Amino acid sequence: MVILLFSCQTTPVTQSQTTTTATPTATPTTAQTPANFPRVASVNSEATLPAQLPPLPYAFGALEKAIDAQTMQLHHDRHHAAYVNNLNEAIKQSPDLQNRSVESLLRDLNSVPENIRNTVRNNGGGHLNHTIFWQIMSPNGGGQPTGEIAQEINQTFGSFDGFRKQFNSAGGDRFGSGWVWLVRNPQGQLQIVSTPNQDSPIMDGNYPIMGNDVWEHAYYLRYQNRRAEYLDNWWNVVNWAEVNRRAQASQQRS
Ligand code: MN3
Repeated sequence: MVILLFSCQTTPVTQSQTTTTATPTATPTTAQTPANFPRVASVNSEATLPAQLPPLPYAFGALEKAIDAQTMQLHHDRHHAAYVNNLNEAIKQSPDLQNRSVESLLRDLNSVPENIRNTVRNNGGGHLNHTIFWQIMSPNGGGQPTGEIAQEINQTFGSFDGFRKQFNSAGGDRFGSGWVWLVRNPQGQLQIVSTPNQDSPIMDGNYPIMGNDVWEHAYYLRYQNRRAEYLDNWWNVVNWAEVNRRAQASQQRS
């Protein structure tokens, strides 16, 4: 059984021999997740369409250790909501896209009609990125990393401090608006990357484990131009339990 599963995972999707293994009457599911790519919006599901604004899993003021309540409210109720609405508005004209996941559109933007491609890229990315962002923060977050990710961070970056410095510096160096991420790259290694605008790491085949939003809307009310201070304080709300869940899920494909 184990051998079958293993060979199934490593067989390129294009080869028809995969049909000989196990899936007899596998009905096609709505999500076009490649068999070897873990689910992204949460470890349990992808972001379905039409998109829905996920409720914030805590009160607006719950992350005061890093982010003020008004910023959280505007960020979730206005900015994220706008990405959701714009995305839904764009795909209204293309009903065939509506039974796909946001992830599948972003992985294959060329399959999206050209007249809405940029809108889907920006707003689909915005929806997905923020959906992850709310989950990887918690009022009970912060402190040292726990679990397996703690070990892997030490192995990859030398120490948690070294990792945090590199992450903050990548976030600080992002010119204009964008994100800084810890991803698992297609080679299976942890890597710090930054994406511009609302681009998702999955557009480059990377799995987003955790990310920080460095758009000014994420910090300007409290920190004004002091992005570095925001990046420092943000670690006080990192939800290491969720980061561990995502890190574990990210290994499914390797
Ligand atoms: Mn944002």
